[in-house]
Amino acid sequence: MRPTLFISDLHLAPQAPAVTRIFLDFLRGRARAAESLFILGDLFEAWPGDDCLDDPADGLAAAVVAALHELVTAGVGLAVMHGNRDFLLGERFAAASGARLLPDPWLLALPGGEFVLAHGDALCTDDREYQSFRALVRRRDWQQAFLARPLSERKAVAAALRQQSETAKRDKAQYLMDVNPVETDDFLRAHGYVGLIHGHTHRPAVHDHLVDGIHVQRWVLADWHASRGECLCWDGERLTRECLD
Ligand code: LP5
Ligand code: MN
Repeated sequence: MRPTLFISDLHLAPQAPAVTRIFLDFLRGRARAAESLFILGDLFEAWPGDDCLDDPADGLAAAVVAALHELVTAGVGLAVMHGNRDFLLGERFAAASGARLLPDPWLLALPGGEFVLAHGDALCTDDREYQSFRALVRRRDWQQAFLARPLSERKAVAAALRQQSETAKRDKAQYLMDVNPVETDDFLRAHGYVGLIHGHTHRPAVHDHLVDGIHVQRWVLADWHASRGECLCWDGERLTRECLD
């Protein structure tokens, strides 16, 4: 049986070429042996709209999309979920890469196991400021108005928001940037007590939840760095972390 792989939080950016190199090697190497690859959000550091694929100055977006397409052509299923940095990935990205855009959350039945997949940000409900920001930018009308603005302007807004976010996080209590435990247990209950796989918090771990007396595991994916990426591998029996460097 070919394995299923899960990754998230690569935050690909022109300023971090080493991470892109690890990812492209992964797509041309390890990922080729997979049945399917699930990217659970924040593949890109910031995605200002699919028209960045036409921007001759944006070689990264085009190169990554081409490599994803090669993977799909080689027979590997590809699914991409939005993260909080790349929630504007749209139908054009999907068509050009061959990826299926997955709703968040997504229930996944695999041979030998069932999982619920999420980016993870929606469970960080203690961060009220972030949740109101999220509610605004996920609105269809807001997105349509934003995407109607020139690409250069959208890139500038994205860069300003990234900086603002990094500054805001320095003053935030740690618990605000993690999932809320009660919300998470409710989520696990609502999704039939199957294992949860998510990213976003950059705190790779496996957590044991006891929900209504039922043991449920929550796997948190690692974010990627210049020296190291990571994927989670389902082989039909167990989940294992694999280091990519
Ligand atoms: O991303 P990360 O890890 O730094 O932190 C997140 C939360 N921050 C964000 C913001 C993104 O980093 C920036 C998005 C850039 C890409 C967008 C592309 C296109 C632009 C679209 C324009 C909207 O998601 C951070 C959380 C943290 O995770 C942990 O969960 O704490 O939340 C924040 O920092 C948000 C602030 O707390 C509140 C920001 C209010 C900004 C109000 C601006 C109103 C919108 C105007 C848009 C033109
Ligand atoms: Mn995220």
